[in-house]
Amino acid sequence: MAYTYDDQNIFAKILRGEIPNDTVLETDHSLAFNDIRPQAPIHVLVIPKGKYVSYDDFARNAPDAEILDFTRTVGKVCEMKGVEADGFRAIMNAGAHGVQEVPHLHIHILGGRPLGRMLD
Ligand code: DGP
Repeated sequence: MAYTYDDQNIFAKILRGEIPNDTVLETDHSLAFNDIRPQAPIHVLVIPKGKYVSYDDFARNAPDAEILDFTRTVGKVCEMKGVEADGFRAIMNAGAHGVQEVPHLHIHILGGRPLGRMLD
Protein backbone atom coordinates (compact mmCIF):
# COMPACT_ATOMS: atom_id res chain seq x y z
CA MET A 1 0.00 0.00 0.00
CA ALA A 2 1.21 3.52 -0.80
CA TYR A 3 0.86 6.05 1.99
CA THR A 4 0.12 9.67 1.12
CA TYR A 5 1.13 12.10 3.84
CA ASP A 6 -0.80 15.38 4.16
CA ASP A 7 1.67 18.14 5.10
CA GLN A 8 -1.24 20.32 6.25
CA ASN A 9 -2.37 17.98 9.05
CA ILE A 10 -2.44 19.57 12.49
CA PHE A 11 0.46 17.56 13.92
CA ALA A 12 2.66 18.50 10.95
CA LYS A 13 1.89 22.13 11.82
CA ILE A 14 2.81 21.48 15.46
CA LEU A 15 6.10 19.89 14.38
CA ARG A 16 6.88 22.91 12.17
CA GLY A 17 6.14 25.23 15.10
CA GLU A 18 3.21 26.83 13.28
CA ILE A 19 0.82 26.15 16.15
CA PRO A 20 1.67 25.78 19.83
CA ASN A 21 1.64 22.61 21.89
CA ASP A 22 2.00 21.71 25.54
CA THR A 23 5.19 19.65 25.28
CA VAL A 24 5.82 16.83 27.73
CA LEU A 25 9.04 15.51 26.15
CA GLU A 26 10.99 16.06 22.95
CA THR A 27 13.69 13.76 21.61
CA ASP A 28 15.67 13.53 18.37
CA HIS A 29 12.88 11.68 16.57
CA SER A 30 9.74 12.08 18.68
CA LEU A 31 7.51 14.64 20.38
CA ALA A 32 5.14 14.06 23.30
CA PHE A 33 2.49 16.64 24.17
CA ASN A 34 -0.77 16.92 26.04
CA ASP A 35 -3.94 16.21 24.09
CA ILE A 36 -6.08 19.31 23.54
CA ARG A 37 -9.26 17.37 24.39
CA PRO A 38 -8.16 15.15 27.30
CA GLN A 39 -10.27 12.07 27.94
CA ALA A 40 -8.57 11.31 31.27
CA PRO A 41 -6.50 13.21 33.87
CA ILE A 42 -3.42 12.11 31.94
CA HIS A 43 -3.77 12.16 28.17
CA VAL A 44 -0.51 12.49 26.28
CA LEU A 45 0.05 12.03 22.55
CA VAL A 46 3.42 10.76 21.31
CA ILE A 47 4.29 11.26 17.65
CA PRO A 48 7.32 10.54 15.52
CA LYS A 49 8.83 13.60 13.86
CA GLY A 50 8.94 11.70 10.56
CA LYS A 51 6.07 11.78 8.10
CA TYR A 52 4.08 8.63 8.82
CA VAL A 53 0.34 8.45 8.33
CA SER A 54 -0.42 5.56 10.64
CA TYR A 55 1.14 2.82 12.72
CA ASP A 56 1.25 0.37 9.83
CA ASP A 57 3.06 2.99 7.70
CA PHE A 58 5.54 3.62 10.54
CA ALA A 59 6.09 -0.07 11.35
CA ARG A 60 6.77 -0.90 7.72
CA ASN A 61 8.73 2.13 6.59
CA ALA A 62 10.47 3.89 9.48
CA PRO A 63 14.18 3.37 10.14
CA ASP A 64 14.97 1.30 13.24
CA ALA A 65 16.35 4.35 15.07
CA GLU A 66 13.03 6.18 14.76
CA ILE A 67 11.03 3.17 15.93
CA LEU A 68 13.34 2.70 18.91
CA ASP A 69 13.19 6.39 19.80
CA PHE A 70 9.38 6.41 19.60
CA THR A 71 9.09 3.30 21.75
CA ARG A 72 11.50 4.63 24.37
CA THR A 73 9.72 7.98 24.40
CA VAL A 74 6.43 6.26 25.23
CA GLY A 75 8.18 4.52 28.11
CA LYS A 76 9.72 7.76 29.37
CA VAL A 77 6.36 9.54 29.24
CA CYS A 78 4.78 6.73 31.28
CA GLU A 79 7.56 7.12 33.84
CA MET A 80 7.31 10.93 33.88
CA LYS A 81 3.54 10.82 34.34
CA GLY A 82 3.71 8.09 37.00
CA VAL A 83 1.17 5.81 35.37
CA GLU A 84 3.18 2.61 35.57
CA ALA A 85 2.03 1.57 39.06
CA ASP A 86 -1.72 2.03 38.58
CA GLY A 87 -1.72 1.32 34.86
CA PHE A 88 -2.68 3.12 31.70
CA ARG A 89 -4.09 2.60 28.22
CA ALA A 90 -2.20 3.11 24.96
CA ILE A 91 -4.24 3.52 21.79
CA MET A 92 -3.39 4.08 18.15
CA ASN A 93 -6.30 4.77 15.83
CA ALA A 94 -5.80 4.16 12.11
CA GLY A 95 -7.85 5.12 9.12
CA ALA A 96 -11.60 5.41 8.70
CA HIS A 97 -12.61 2.30 10.65
CA GLY A 98 -10.23 3.26 13.46
CA VAL A 99 -11.70 6.77 13.48
CA GLN A 100 -8.32 8.45 13.08
CA GLU A 101 -8.87 12.23 13.09
CA VAL A 102 -5.30 13.37 12.52
CA PRO A 103 -3.42 11.55 9.72
CA HIS A 104 -0.01 11.64 11.40
CA LEU A 105 0.80 8.58 13.51
CA HIS A 106 0.19 9.14 17.21
CA ILE A 107 -0.25 7.02 20.28
CA HIS A 108 -2.61 8.13 23.02
CA ILE A 109 -1.41 7.46 26.56
CA LEU A 110 -4.34 7.67 28.95
CA GLY A 111 -4.25 7.31 32.71
CA GLY A 112 -4.90 8.84 36.08
CA ARG A 113 -8.25 7.11 36.61
CA PRO A 114 -9.82 3.68 36.07
CA LEU A 115 -10.57 3.60 32.35
CA GLY A 116 -13.17 0.84 32.18
CA ARG A 117 -13.27 -2.07 29.81
CA MET A 118 -12.72 -1.25 26.17
CA LEU A 119 -13.21 -4.66 24.55
CA ASP A 120 -15.53 -7.50 25.58
P1 DGP B 1 -7.31 10.44 16.71
O1 DGP B 1 -8.80 10.26 16.62
O2 DGP B 1 -6.63 9.22 17.25
O3 DGP B 1 -6.70 10.92 15.40
O4 DGP B 1 -7.07 11.57 17.81
C1 DGP B 1 -6.57 12.84 17.55
C2 DGP B 1 -6.36 13.53 18.86
O5 DGP B 1 -5.66 14.74 18.61
C3 DGP B 1 -7.64 13.93 19.61
O6 DGP B 1 -7.65 13.28 20.88
C4 DGP B 1 -7.55 15.43 19.78
C5 DGP B 1 -6.10 15.74 19.49
N1 DGP B 1 -5.88 17.02 18.84
C6 DGP B 1 -6.49 17.47 17.72
N2 DGP B 1 -6.02 18.68 17.40
C7 DGP B 1 -5.08 18.99 18.34
C8 DGP B 1 -4.23 20.11 18.54
O7 DGP B 1 -4.24 21.08 17.82
N3 DGP B 1 -3.41 20.05 19.63
C9 DGP B 1 -3.38 18.99 20.48
N4 DGP B 1 -2.53 19.04 21.50
N5 DGP B 1 -4.15 17.91 20.31
C10 DGP B 1 -4.99 17.92 19.25
